[in-house]
Amino acid sequence: MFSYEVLTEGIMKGDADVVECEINKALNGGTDAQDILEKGLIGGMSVVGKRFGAGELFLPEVLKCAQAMHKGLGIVKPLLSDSKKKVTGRIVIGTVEGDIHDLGKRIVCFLLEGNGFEVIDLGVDIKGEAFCEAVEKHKPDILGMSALLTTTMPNMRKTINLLKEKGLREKVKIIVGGAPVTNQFATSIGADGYAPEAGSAVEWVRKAISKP
Ligand code: B1M
Repeated sequence: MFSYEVLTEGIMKGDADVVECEINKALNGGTDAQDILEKGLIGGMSVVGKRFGAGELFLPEVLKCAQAMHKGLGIVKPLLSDSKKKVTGRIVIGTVEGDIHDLGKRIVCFLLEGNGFEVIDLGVDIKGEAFCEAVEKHKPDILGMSALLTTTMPNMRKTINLLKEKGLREKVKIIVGGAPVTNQFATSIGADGYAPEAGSAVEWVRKAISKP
């Protein structure tokens, strides 16, 4: 029988096989994919974060946990889509230069796609120049930047300044997010919005696109 406890433990132990097996059990038993994502996968990863912060887990272990999380995300991703919610809107998104954290950004992407938006995910460690090129090339409605390190947060500001220099700033609305990012920080760097988690990022994007 499926248990959230076993699933979150699978994430915490970095055991991708347990994660896959538990998710399949959950889905076969009719558990909602969104619940599996929120209560099982994100729940497990937040415990990993706390243990890493407390020095109880080390980097190689966290990497294994992240791999197990990626496995789980890959399974639930196709199930988060709801074609009835089709909206028009294109988002270019990436993790800023110097930062390779991508689990949270991937979740934001999944939920945006699941809500009918077109998402162009540039990946991780994205330089300001590359964000600018993507804005010119894809002409998105929204540009999203993610950062998980206090040392890489300033690269959001740098990117916004570069967009201004290139005359691109007014062509997109900008949302920023990631664990250390705050609303106050977002305002201070000249972003249009901030979301503390993936669900509110989708709501912000929906509103930003519907406003002229
Ligand atoms: Co790193 N790491 N890490 N790490 N890591 C943190 C961020 C840290 C807080 C851990 C700690 O010390 N407690 C710490 C940062 C400290 C700081 O900056 N003050 C840290 C550090 C120090 C490092 C290294 C420097 C460690 C080292 O090498 N000595 C190194 C840096 C590498 C680099 O980027 N250059 C490093 C490496 C790694 C791994 C590679 C091992 C791995 C990343 C794997 C991967 O992502 N593929 C990793 C992980 C997993 C973490 C923790 C444990 C978990 C992050 C995570 O995935 N959370 C993290 C501890 C923590 O956050 N408490 C930590 C789960 C995810 C679902 O949440 O990403 O917050 P989150 O995303 C949320 C919201 O923030 C929001 O929505 C998401 C879903 O709800 N959101 C957005 C995210 N992006 C958004 C964008 C939006 C809107 C909302 O709009 C565009």
